[in-house]
Amino acid sequence: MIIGIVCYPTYGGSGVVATELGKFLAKLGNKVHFITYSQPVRLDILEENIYYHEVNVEDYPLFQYQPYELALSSKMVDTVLNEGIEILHVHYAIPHAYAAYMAREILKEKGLYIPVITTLHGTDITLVGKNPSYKPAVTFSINHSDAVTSVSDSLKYETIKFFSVRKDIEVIPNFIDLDLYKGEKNCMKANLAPQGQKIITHISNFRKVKRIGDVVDIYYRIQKEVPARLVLLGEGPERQKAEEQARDLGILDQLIFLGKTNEIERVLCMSDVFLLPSEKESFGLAALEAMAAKVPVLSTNTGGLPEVNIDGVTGYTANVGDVQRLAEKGIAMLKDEKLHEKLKQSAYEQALMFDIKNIVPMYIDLYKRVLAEIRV
Ligand code: GMT
Repeated sequence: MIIGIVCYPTYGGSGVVATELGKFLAKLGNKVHFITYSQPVRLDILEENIYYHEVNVEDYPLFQYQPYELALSSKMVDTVLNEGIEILHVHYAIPHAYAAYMAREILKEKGLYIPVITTLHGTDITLVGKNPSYKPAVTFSINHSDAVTSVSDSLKYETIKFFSVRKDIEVIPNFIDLDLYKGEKNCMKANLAPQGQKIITHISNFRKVKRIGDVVDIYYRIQKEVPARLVLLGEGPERQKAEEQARDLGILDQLIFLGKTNEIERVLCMSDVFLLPSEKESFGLAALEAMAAKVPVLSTNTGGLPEVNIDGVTGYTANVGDVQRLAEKGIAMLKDEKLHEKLKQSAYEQALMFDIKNIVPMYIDLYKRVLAEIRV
């Protein structure tokens, strides 16, 4: 198949999922064309069957806002015509599903019908999509996609609840390449925890929805009982506040900010606990990555998180804001080696269910079904 993938290229779950999906499809012999405004962070454009098409938006003084959707639709049209793309798979509804709808309509006039698959990822529905400025356009583009998928049951029901959706939504969960977590890793835990402290980790884009304040608060409570350090990966608007909070609590020197890095597996392999106390989380890919590295997760029970992190089995969950419960559970597992070991093992077993080899065939099957439908 020749597949066009549209996604956000930056750090963020949907871009990572789209990139890993495309890479895996390319390995299976499909030709995969990425269409986005800059090279996706995890994409190696020199890999066989991978192609990258950059969307350029001309700056024009008349426009207060540059019309990215227009440029994206035009790029999709050009790429379909020049590269023979058979199917467009867009990740994150805003504005990708809308732009893909336009591209499909333009191509129709040229006698081509290129089906559009939209994958809903989370905030495109739960936060941004619900905004009245976007809702009619999001509803329209969901209903006019040839197929719609969501990354969790929770997101599917949230979409049905808040949007007038006529389209069936198929749940295809996020996935992980477990091969990346196998074998010896050069962990170097002693560099970050020279006195044998436990390592507590958080990875995100440091937006408000991630409740970074709770990350620091949970860590603060844990380290009073168990010597530990807090390792934070990622960058975003809430980072500064987290630093200030840690300074006020007198623990700033115990925090390690690693910024944006692709060394996720190496950091996770030295971690003892992973924190994800988000306000909203349609799936929680970061939690799954931790579990693949045998790291138990302390998370909230919001959105799709309980579909990934099973309370009392792969870690623990709590209501949003219940930092006390998560800290207590963290202390208990770090003080009890046997319990910690059991949670680590179960976390890994749960991650196996989301292995890329089990999930990507679900997308391939969907592509085939959609293509077969339009060919009748
Ligand atoms: O919030 C993020 O981390 C970014 C966002 C995105 O779409 O880029 O992530 C969402 O999609 C991820 C991949 O499907 C999910 O794992 C995240 O749970 C989801 N984030 C939220 O729902 C807040």
